[in-house]
Amino acid sequence: MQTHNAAPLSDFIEYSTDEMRERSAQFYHDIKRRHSVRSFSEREVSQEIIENCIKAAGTAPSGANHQPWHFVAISNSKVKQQIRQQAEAHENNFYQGRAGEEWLKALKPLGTDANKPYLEQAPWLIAVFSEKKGGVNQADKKTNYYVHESVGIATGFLINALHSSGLATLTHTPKPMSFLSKICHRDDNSRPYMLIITGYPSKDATVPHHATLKKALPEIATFLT
Ligand code: IYR
Repeated sequence: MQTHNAAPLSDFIEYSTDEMRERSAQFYHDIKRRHSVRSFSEREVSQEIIENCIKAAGTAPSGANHQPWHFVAISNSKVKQQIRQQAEAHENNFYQGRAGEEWLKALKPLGTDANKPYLEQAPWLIAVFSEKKGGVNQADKKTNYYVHESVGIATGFLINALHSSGLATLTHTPKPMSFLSKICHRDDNSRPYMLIITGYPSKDATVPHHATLKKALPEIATFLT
């Protein structure tokens, strides 16, 4: 006996095995072209594209379907400037010692430093927040479950959607990130999770060799067949 309200799964698409093989290979081929980019063009990107990508992120699975996320999409140059200033202040401390020797050594092959001009140059910054309390209706203020996992999946969907739309992306997690809550006017229930920088790459954008070293299938997967 059904104890909950449910509708038939009507939008599942069944492909032939050949199509599945082709589609899975194609997806891998496409997502393999996503690289973290640290040099962005100032070329504008329409808000409609960002809205579609956030709507895609919002379809991610989440604990009890409470959707414990909030996305603040920023194109306002004054706000971007504030974010850059505060992020760089934290990054300066990080690179000047707070990171520690081992961490800095791990970052060396990526060539990153405290200078983050892309925070002003990229047309969009998307600040992802996790919500401690909420529910299917945000006003519910019920407990949210698996918040980190849920927001992580939604952020993955967002990055995938942006890439599929033809935009370059960079994940950025300044530490501490609390300044984002203030700038984005989020309350105590909201915790900054990640900043996604997106737009067109600049003409001279590069990919560090280190970032292209992806583990082979046997290193990342075990098949118990
Ligand atoms: N947040 C710093 C440092 C940094 C840390 C990791 I872990 C990276 O993979 C890359 C950078 C920065 O953005 O420079």
